[in-house]
Amino acid sequence: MMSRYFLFIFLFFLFQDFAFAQYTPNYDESKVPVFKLPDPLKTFNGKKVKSVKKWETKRRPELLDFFTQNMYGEVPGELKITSYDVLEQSNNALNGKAIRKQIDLSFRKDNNLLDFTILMYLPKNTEKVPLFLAYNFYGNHTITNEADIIISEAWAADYPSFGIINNQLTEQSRGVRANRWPVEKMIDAGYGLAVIYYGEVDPDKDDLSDGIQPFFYVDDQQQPADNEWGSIAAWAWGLSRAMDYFEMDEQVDASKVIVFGHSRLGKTSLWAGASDTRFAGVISNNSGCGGAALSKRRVGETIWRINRSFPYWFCPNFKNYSKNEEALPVDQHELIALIAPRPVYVASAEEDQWADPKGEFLAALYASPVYKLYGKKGITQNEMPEVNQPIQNTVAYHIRTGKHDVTDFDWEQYIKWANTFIK
Ligand code: GTR
Repeated sequence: MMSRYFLFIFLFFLFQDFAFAQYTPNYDESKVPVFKLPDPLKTFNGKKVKSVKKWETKRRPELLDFFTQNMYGEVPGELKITSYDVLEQSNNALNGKAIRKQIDLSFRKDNNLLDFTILMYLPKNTEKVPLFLAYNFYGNHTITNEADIIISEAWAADYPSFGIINNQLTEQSRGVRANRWPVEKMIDAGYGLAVIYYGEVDPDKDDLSDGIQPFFYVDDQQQPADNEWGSIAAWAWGLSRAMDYFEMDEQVDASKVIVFGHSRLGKTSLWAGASDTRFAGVISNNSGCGGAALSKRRVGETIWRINRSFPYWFCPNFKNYSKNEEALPVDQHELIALIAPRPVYVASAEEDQWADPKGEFLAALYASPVYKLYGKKGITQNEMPEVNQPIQNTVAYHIRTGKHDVTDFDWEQYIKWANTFIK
Protein backbone atom coordinates (compact mmCIF):
# COMPACT_ATOMS: atom_id res chain seq x y z
CA MET A 1 0.00 0.00 0.00
CA MET A 2 2.71 2.32 1.15
CA SER A 3 4.86 1.71 -1.92
CA ARG A 4 1.94 2.45 -4.21
CA TYR A 5 1.55 5.70 -2.40
CA PHE A 6 5.20 6.58 -2.99
CA LEU A 7 4.97 5.59 -6.62
CA PHE A 8 2.03 7.92 -6.98
CA ILE A 9 3.93 10.79 -5.35
CA PHE A 10 6.95 10.05 -7.52
CA LEU A 11 4.90 10.06 -10.72
CA PHE A 12 3.11 13.20 -9.64
CA PHE A 13 6.40 15.08 -9.20
CA LEU A 14 7.82 13.64 -12.39
CA PHE A 15 4.80 14.94 -14.27
CA GLN A 16 5.04 18.34 -12.58
CA ASP A 17 8.67 18.57 -13.58
CA PHE A 18 7.88 17.65 -17.12
CA ALA A 19 5.02 20.10 -17.29
CA PHE A 20 7.18 22.77 -15.74
CA ALA A 21 9.98 22.30 -18.27
CA GLN A 22 7.52 22.42 -21.11
CA TYR A 23 5.59 25.45 -19.97
CA THR A 24 8.08 27.75 -18.29
CA PRO A 25 8.98 30.67 -20.50
CA ASN A 26 12.40 30.40 -22.09
CA TYR A 27 14.92 33.21 -21.75
CA ASP A 28 17.99 31.21 -22.67
CA GLU A 29 19.38 32.05 -26.13
CA SER A 30 20.96 28.59 -26.39
CA LYS A 31 17.48 27.04 -26.14
CA VAL A 32 15.91 29.09 -28.90
CA PRO A 33 14.71 26.55 -31.49
CA VAL A 34 16.34 26.46 -34.88
CA PHE A 35 13.89 27.94 -37.33
CA LYS A 36 13.76 29.31 -40.82
CA LEU A 37 12.31 32.75 -41.13
CA PRO A 38 10.08 33.33 -44.15
CA ASP A 39 11.49 35.80 -46.66
CA PRO A 40 9.17 38.81 -46.92
CA LEU A 41 10.27 39.19 -50.53
CA LYS A 42 9.30 35.70 -51.61
CA THR A 43 5.65 34.82 -52.29
CA PHE A 44 3.95 31.83 -50.70
CA ASN A 45 4.51 30.14 -54.07
CA GLY A 46 8.23 30.72 -53.80
CA LYS A 47 8.53 33.54 -56.35
CA LYS A 48 11.07 36.25 -55.64
CA VAL A 49 9.63 39.78 -55.35
CA LYS A 50 11.94 42.23 -57.05
CA SER A 51 9.83 45.33 -57.56
CA VAL A 52 7.62 47.64 -55.55
CA LYS A 53 4.87 46.81 -57.99
CA LYS A 54 5.09 43.06 -57.30
CA TRP A 55 5.25 43.76 -53.59
CA GLU A 56 2.17 45.97 -53.70
CA THR A 57 0.06 43.89 -56.04
CA LYS A 58 1.00 40.37 -54.99
CA ARG A 59 3.12 39.88 -51.90
CA ARG A 60 1.76 42.59 -49.61
CA PRO A 61 -1.88 41.60 -50.25
CA GLU A 62 -1.20 37.91 -49.58
CA LEU A 63 0.66 38.70 -46.35
CA LEU A 64 -2.03 41.12 -45.21
CA ASP A 65 -4.63 38.48 -45.96
CA PHE A 66 -2.75 35.85 -43.98
CA PHE A 67 -2.44 38.07 -40.90
CA THR A 68 -6.10 39.05 -41.25
CA GLN A 69 -7.52 35.54 -41.60
CA ASN A 70 -5.24 33.74 -39.18
CA MET A 71 -4.10 36.15 -36.54
CA TYR A 72 -5.91 39.42 -35.87
CA GLY A 73 -9.16 38.58 -37.67
CA GLU A 74 -11.27 40.25 -40.27
CA VAL A 75 -13.56 43.19 -39.58
CA PRO A 76 -16.85 41.72 -40.83
CA GLY A 77 -18.39 44.90 -42.20
CA GLU A 78 -18.21 48.62 -42.53
CA LEU A 79 -19.49 51.05 -39.96
CA LYS A 80 -18.97 54.75 -40.35
CA ILE A 81 -19.20 57.50 -37.76
CA THR A 82 -22.91 58.24 -37.32
CA SER A 83 -22.30 61.59 -35.66
CA TYR A 84 -19.75 63.42 -33.61
CA ASP A 85 -20.05 65.94 -30.83
CA VAL A 86 -17.62 68.38 -29.30
CA LEU A 87 -18.19 67.64 -25.63
CA GLU A 88 -15.73 70.19 -24.34
CA GLN A 89 -13.21 72.61 -25.73
CA SER A 90 -10.70 75.09 -24.32
CA ASN A 91 -8.11 77.41 -25.77
CA ASN A 92 -6.45 77.64 -22.45
CA ALA A 93 -5.32 74.13 -21.64
CA LEU A 94 -2.00 73.22 -20.02
CA ASN A 95 -1.66 76.71 -18.51
CA GLY A 96 -2.46 78.44 -21.75
CA LYS A 97 -0.07 76.39 -23.82
CA ALA A 98 -2.51 74.26 -25.77
CA ILE A 99 -5.96 73.75 -27.21
CA ARG A 100 -7.92 70.91 -25.64
CA LYS A 101 -10.90 69.22 -27.25
CA GLN A 102 -12.99 66.24 -26.22
CA ILE A 103 -14.82 64.81 -29.18
CA ASP A 104 -17.36 62.06 -28.88
CA LEU A 105 -17.79 59.75 -31.88
CA SER A 106 -21.06 57.78 -32.06
CA PHE A 107 -21.73 54.64 -34.04
CA ARG A 108 -25.21 53.27 -34.54
CA LYS A 109 -26.28 50.03 -36.17
CA ASP A 110 -29.75 48.54 -35.77
CA ASN A 111 -30.40 48.89 -32.04
CA ASN A 112 -26.76 49.12 -31.09
CA LEU A 113 -24.98 52.28 -30.02
CA LEU A 114 -21.28 52.72 -29.26
CA ASP A 115 -19.55 55.94 -28.29
CA PHE A 116 -15.96 56.77 -27.69
CA THR A 117 -14.31 60.01 -26.72
CA ILE A 118 -11.13 61.37 -28.26
CA LEU A 119 -9.22 63.72 -25.98
CA MET A 120 -7.04 66.01 -28.04
CA TYR A 121 -4.30 68.45 -27.10
CA LEU A 122 -3.14 70.66 -29.94
CA PRO A 123 -0.46 73.34 -30.22
CA LYS A 124 -1.95 76.80 -30.59
CA ASN A 125 -1.15 77.08 -34.28
CA THR A 126 -3.37 78.23 -37.02
CA GLU A 127 -1.80 75.53 -39.16
CA LYS A 128 -2.95 71.93 -39.31
CA VAL A 129 -0.73 69.92 -36.99
CA PRO A 130 0.82 66.44 -37.06
CA LEU A 131 -0.55 64.22 -34.35
CA PHE A 132 0.31 61.26 -32.17
CA LEU A 133 -2.74 59.03 -31.79
CA ALA A 134 -2.86 56.46 -28.99
CA TYR A 135 -5.00 54.46 -26.67
CA ASN A 136 -4.60 54.61 -22.91
CA PHE A 137 -5.21 51.82 -20.37
CA TYR A 138 -7.11 53.62 -17.62
CA GLY A 139 -9.05 56.47 -19.14
CA ASN A 140 -8.34 59.84 -20.73
CA HIS A 141 -8.41 61.52 -17.31
CA THR A 142 -5.29 59.63 -16.27
CA ILE A 143 -3.01 61.29 -18.80
CA THR A 144 -2.91 64.80 -17.26
CA ASN A 145 -4.17 66.40 -14.07
CA GLU A 146 -6.65 68.64 -15.83
CA ALA A 147 -9.97 68.71 -14.00
CA ASP A 148 -12.08 69.10 -17.15
CA ILE A 149 -11.18 65.76 -18.63
CA ILE A 150 -14.29 63.62 -18.64
CA ILE A 151 -14.11 60.31 -16.78
CA SER A 152 -15.22 57.42 -18.94
CA GLU A 153 -18.07 55.26 -17.71
CA ALA A 154 -16.87 52.24 -19.64
CA TRP A 155 -15.83 49.01 -17.94
CA ALA A 156 -12.28 48.97 -16.59
CA ALA A 157 -10.19 46.25 -15.01
CA ASP A 158 -9.98 46.77 -11.25
CA TYR A 159 -6.83 48.50 -10.05
CA PRO A 160 -7.39 49.51 -6.43
CA SER A 161 -4.26 51.64 -6.10
CA PHE A 162 -5.60 53.78 -8.97
CA GLY A 163 -9.02 53.88 -7.27
CA ILE A 164 -10.53 51.57 -9.86
CA ILE A 165 -12.93 49.24 -8.09
CA ASN A 166 -16.12 47.54 -9.25
CA ASN A 167 -14.83 48.08 -12.77
CA GLN A 168 -15.44 51.83 -12.66
CA LEU A 169 -12.93 54.56 -13.36
CA THR A 170 -12.93 57.24 -10.68
CA GLU A 171 -11.66 60.71 -9.81
CA GLN A 172 -8.87 59.11 -7.80
CA SER A 173 -7.04 58.11 -10.96
CA ARG A 174 -6.91 61.60 -12.47
CA GLY A 175 -3.35 62.20 -13.66
CA VAL A 176 -2.00 58.86 -12.42
CA ARG A 177 -0.47 58.07 -15.80
CA ALA A 178 0.81 61.58 -16.55
CA ASN A 179 4.33 60.13 -16.35
CA ARG A 180 3.68 58.18 -19.57
CA TRP A 181 2.38 61.19 -21.50
CA PRO A 182 4.75 64.16 -21.72
CA VAL A 183 2.10 66.23 -23.48
CA GLU A 184 3.91 69.54 -23.09
CA LYS A 185 7.01 68.15 -24.81
CA MET A 186 4.85 67.08 -27.73
CA ILE A 187 3.13 70.47 -27.91
CA ASP A 188 6.48 72.31 -27.72
CA ALA A 189 7.73 70.18 -30.60
CA GLY A 190 4.69 71.12 -32.67
CA TYR A 191 2.70 67.89 -32.33
CA GLY A 192 -0.79 67.29 -31.10
CA LEU A 193 -1.75 64.27 -29.02
CA ALA A 194 -5.06 62.43 -29.32
CA VAL A 195 -5.94 59.67 -26.86
CA ILE A 196 -8.85 57.29 -26.42
CA TYR A 197 -9.67 54.95 -23.55
CA TYR A 198 -9.45 51.53 -25.22
CA GLY A 199 -12.21 50.06 -23.03
CA GLU A 200 -14.74 52.28 -24.81
CA VAL A 201 -14.16 50.41 -28.08
CA ASP A 202 -13.92 46.93 -26.60
CA PRO A 203 -13.59 46.15 -22.89
CA ASP A 204 -10.41 44.15 -22.33
CA LYS A 205 -12.03 40.97 -20.99
CA ASP A 206 -13.00 37.59 -22.30
CA ASP A 207 -16.55 38.54 -23.16
CA LEU A 208 -17.57 38.53 -26.78
CA SER A 209 -20.95 40.13 -26.15
CA ASP A 210 -19.63 43.64 -25.43
CA GLY A 211 -17.73 46.27 -27.39
CA ILE A 212 -18.00 46.73 -31.13
CA GLN A 213 -17.93 43.10 -32.33
CA PRO A 214 -21.61 42.25 -31.58
CA PHE A 215 -22.72 45.03 -33.97
CA PHE A 216 -21.91 42.64 -36.77
CA TYR A 217 -23.31 39.40 -35.40
CA VAL A 218 -25.89 37.85 -37.70
CA ASP A 219 -28.94 35.94 -36.48
CA ASP A 220 -28.05 34.25 -33.22
CA GLN A 221 -24.29 34.55 -33.60
CA GLN A 222 -22.67 34.78 -30.16
CA GLN A 223 -19.04 35.31 -31.03
CA PRO A 224 -16.86 36.28 -33.98
CA ALA A 225 -16.26 33.49 -36.53
CA ASP A 226 -12.89 31.73 -36.60
CA ASN A 227 -11.43 34.27 -39.01
CA GLU A 228 -13.11 37.32 -37.46
CA TRP A 229 -11.72 40.05 -35.26
CA GLY A 230 -10.44 39.67 -31.77
CA SER A 231 -9.98 42.64 -29.47
CA ILE A 232 -6.73 43.82 -31.06
CA ALA A 233 -8.43 44.17 -34.44
CA ALA A 234 -11.41 45.81 -32.74
CA TRP A 235 -9.11 48.35 -31.08
CA ALA A 236 -7.35 48.92 -34.41
CA TRP A 237 -10.78 49.50 -35.97
CA GLY A 238 -11.36 52.27 -33.40
CA LEU A 239 -8.08 53.95 -34.37
CA SER A 240 -9.16 53.93 -38.00
CA ARG A 241 -12.46 55.56 -37.04
CA ALA A 242 -10.52 58.23 -35.14
CA MET A 243 -8.60 58.72 -38.39
CA ASP A 244 -11.93 59.18 -40.21
CA TYR A 245 -12.66 61.96 -37.77
CA PHE A 246 -9.22 63.60 -38.21
CA GLU A 247 -9.87 63.76 -41.94
CA MET A 248 -12.73 66.11 -41.09
CA ASP A 249 -10.94 68.14 -38.40
CA GLU A 250 -9.42 71.30 -39.83
CA GLN A 251 -6.89 71.60 -37.03
CA VAL A 252 -5.29 68.25 -37.82
CA ASP A 253 -2.97 67.28 -40.66
CA ALA A 254 -4.48 63.87 -41.36
CA SER A 255 -1.55 62.98 -43.60
CA LYS A 256 0.73 63.11 -40.55
CA VAL A 257 -0.94 60.96 -37.94
CA ILE A 258 1.48 58.68 -36.09
CA VAL A 259 -0.14 55.82 -34.27
CA PHE A 260 1.52 54.92 -30.97
CA GLY A 261 0.86 52.08 -28.54
CA HIS A 262 2.43 50.38 -25.56
CA SER A 263 2.35 46.65 -24.92
CA ARG A 264 -1.01 45.14 -25.99
CA LEU A 265 -1.76 48.56 -27.41
CA GLY A 266 1.57 48.42 -29.26
CA LYS A 267 0.38 45.20 -30.90
CA THR A 268 -2.70 47.24 -31.76
CA SER A 269 -0.77 50.18 -33.22
CA LEU A 270 1.20 47.81 -35.47
CA TRP A 271 -1.96 46.14 -36.72
CA ALA A 272 -3.65 49.52 -37.21
CA GLY A 273 -0.67 50.75 -39.25
CA ALA A 274 -0.50 47.54 -41.28
CA SER A 275 -4.20 47.42 -42.04
CA ASP A 276 -4.83 51.15 -42.60
CA THR A 277 -2.28 52.86 -44.83
CA ARG A 278 -3.58 56.31 -43.92
CA PHE A 279 -1.41 56.24 -40.79
CA ALA A 280 1.79 58.10 -41.64
CA GLY A 281 3.91 56.35 -39.05
CA VAL A 282 3.73 53.66 -36.40
CA ILE A 283 5.33 53.31 -32.97
CA SER A 284 5.40 50.01 -31.10
CA ASN A 285 6.53 50.44 -27.52
CA ASN A 286 7.38 47.11 -25.81
CA SER A 287 4.74 45.28 -27.87
CA GLY A 288 6.22 41.77 -27.57
CA CYS A 289 4.40 38.59 -28.60
CA GLY A 290 1.78 39.18 -31.29
CA GLY A 291 3.38 42.61 -31.78
CA ALA A 292 6.93 43.26 -32.91
CA ALA A 293 8.58 40.13 -31.46
CA LEU A 294 9.29 37.15 -33.72
CA SER A 295 7.00 34.26 -32.72
CA LYS A 296 9.28 31.48 -33.92
CA ARG A 297 11.92 32.31 -31.31
CA ARG A 298 9.50 31.33 -28.54
CA VAL A 299 11.29 33.55 -26.03
CA GLY A 300 9.30 34.90 -23.08
CA GLU A 301 5.63 35.03 -24.00
CA THR A 302 4.69 32.53 -26.72
CA ILE A 303 1.66 32.07 -28.96
CA TRP A 304 0.35 29.27 -26.78
CA ARG A 305 0.74 31.36 -23.66
CA ILE A 306 -0.87 34.50 -25.09
CA ASN A 307 -3.79 32.51 -26.51
CA ARG A 308 -4.28 30.90 -23.13
CA SER A 309 -4.15 34.13 -21.10
CA PHE A 310 -5.95 36.31 -23.64
CA PRO A 311 -8.02 33.99 -25.85
CA TYR A 312 -10.04 36.94 -27.18
CA TRP A 313 -7.20 39.20 -28.40
CA PHE A 314 -6.66 37.36 -31.67
CA CYS A 315 -9.08 35.53 -33.95
CA PRO A 316 -9.88 31.90 -33.06
CA ASN A 317 -7.79 30.67 -36.02
CA PHE A 318 -4.65 31.88 -34.28
CA LYS A 319 -4.97 28.99 -31.82
CA ASN A 320 -3.87 26.71 -34.67
CA TYR A 321 -0.37 28.01 -34.04
CA SER A 322 -0.22 27.50 -30.28
CA LYS A 323 2.87 25.33 -29.71
CA ASN A 324 3.00 25.08 -33.46
CA GLU A 325 5.04 28.10 -34.51
CA GLU A 326 6.90 26.06 -37.13
CA ALA A 327 3.66 25.80 -39.11
CA LEU A 328 3.35 29.58 -39.38
CA PRO A 329 4.17 30.67 -42.93
CA VAL A 330 4.76 34.24 -41.71
CA ASP A 331 6.39 35.95 -38.75
CA GLN A 332 6.16 39.37 -37.18
CA HIS A 333 8.90 40.95 -39.32
CA GLU A 334 6.35 40.66 -42.11
CA LEU A 335 3.76 42.49 -40.06
CA ILE A 336 6.27 45.34 -39.78
CA ALA A 337 7.02 45.07 -43.50
CA LEU A 338 3.32 45.71 -44.23
CA ILE A 339 3.88 49.23 -42.92
CA ALA A 340 6.58 49.96 -45.54
CA PRO A 341 7.50 52.45 -46.87
CA ARG A 342 6.01 54.41 -43.96
CA PRO A 343 8.24 55.05 -40.95
CA VAL A 344 8.02 52.53 -38.11
CA TYR A 345 9.68 52.60 -34.70
CA VAL A 346 10.13 49.46 -32.60
CA ALA A 347 11.22 50.02 -29.01
CA SER A 348 12.19 47.54 -26.30
CA ALA A 349 13.18 47.75 -22.65
CA GLU A 350 16.14 45.90 -21.20
CA GLU A 351 14.19 44.41 -18.29
CA ASP A 352 11.19 43.51 -20.42
CA GLN A 353 12.41 40.03 -21.33
CA TRP A 354 8.82 38.77 -21.47
CA ALA A 355 8.48 40.81 -24.70
CA ASP A 356 11.77 39.39 -26.10
CA PRO A 357 13.76 42.53 -26.98
CA LYS A 358 16.06 40.57 -29.28
CA GLY A 359 13.06 39.16 -31.15
CA GLU A 360 11.72 42.70 -31.51
CA PHE A 361 15.04 43.92 -32.87
CA LEU A 362 15.31 41.03 -35.32
CA ALA A 363 11.81 41.63 -36.64
CA ALA A 364 12.71 45.26 -37.38
CA LEU A 365 15.93 44.08 -39.02
CA TYR A 366 14.26 41.43 -41.19
CA ALA A 367 11.49 43.82 -42.24
CA SER A 368 14.15 46.13 -43.63
CA PRO A 369 14.61 44.51 -47.10
CA VAL A 370 11.09 45.65 -47.96
CA TYR A 371 12.02 49.23 -47.01
CA LYS A 372 15.13 48.87 -49.12
CA LEU A 373 12.99 47.92 -52.08
CA TYR A 374 11.37 51.35 -51.71
CA GLY A 375 14.78 53.00 -51.43
CA LYS A 376 14.32 53.63 -47.70
CA LYS A 377 16.84 52.88 -45.01
CA GLY A 378 15.78 50.27 -42.50
CA ILE A 379 18.00 48.65 -39.88
CA THR A 380 21.37 48.02 -41.48
CA GLN A 381 23.35 46.43 -38.65
CA ASN A 382 22.89 42.80 -37.68
CA GLU A 383 23.79 43.30 -34.03
CA MET A 384 21.49 44.83 -31.46
CA PRO A 385 22.56 48.35 -30.53
CA GLU A 386 23.78 49.15 -27.03
CA VAL A 387 21.12 50.17 -24.54
CA ASN A 388 20.02 53.78 -24.86
CA GLN A 389 21.69 54.06 -28.30
CA PRO A 390 18.79 54.41 -30.74
CA ILE A 391 19.08 53.56 -34.41
CA GLN A 392 16.88 56.03 -36.23
CA ASN A 393 16.18 55.40 -39.87
CA THR A 394 12.84 54.99 -41.61
CA VAL A 395 12.85 51.80 -39.56
CA ALA A 396 13.97 52.77 -36.06
CA TYR A 397 14.82 50.71 -33.01
CA HIS A 398 15.97 51.27 -29.47
CA ILE A 399 16.39 49.28 -26.32
CA ARG A 400 16.47 51.42 -23.21
CA THR A 401 17.34 50.68 -19.63
CA GLY A 402 14.44 49.90 -17.33
CA LYS A 403 11.27 47.90 -17.34
CA HIS A 404 8.08 47.42 -19.33
CA ASP A 405 6.82 51.02 -19.39
CA VAL A 406 6.69 54.24 -21.39
CA THR A 407 9.29 56.77 -20.32
CA ASP A 408 10.43 60.29 -21.17
CA PHE A 409 13.43 58.73 -22.87
CA ASP A 410 11.08 56.81 -25.18
CA TRP A 411 9.08 59.92 -26.08
CA GLU A 412 12.19 62.04 -26.62
CA GLN A 413 13.34 59.50 -29.22
CA TYR A 414 9.94 59.29 -30.89
CA ILE A 415 9.69 63.05 -31.25
CA LYS A 416 13.22 63.36 -32.61
CA TRP A 417 12.56 60.57 -35.12
CA ALA A 418 9.18 61.99 -36.14
CA ASN A 419 10.83 65.37 -36.74
CA THR A 420 13.11 63.74 -39.31
CA PHE A 421 10.85 61.18 -40.93
CA ILE A 422 7.31 62.48 -40.63
CA LYS A 423 7.04 66.15 -39.83
C1 GTR B 1 0.81 41.03 -20.55
C2 GTR B 1 0.79 40.29 -21.85
C3 GTR B 1 1.64 41.00 -22.86
C4 GTR B 1 1.39 42.49 -22.88
C5 GTR B 1 1.10 43.08 -21.52
C6 GTR B 1 0.44 44.45 -21.50
O1 GTR B 1 0.11 40.40 -19.57
O2 GTR B 1 1.27 39.00 -21.63
O3 GTR B 1 1.43 40.43 -24.14
O4 GTR B 1 0.38 42.79 -23.76
O5 GTR B 1 0.25 42.28 -20.79
O6 GTR B 1 -0.36 44.80 -22.35
O7 GTR B 1 0.73 45.18 -20.55
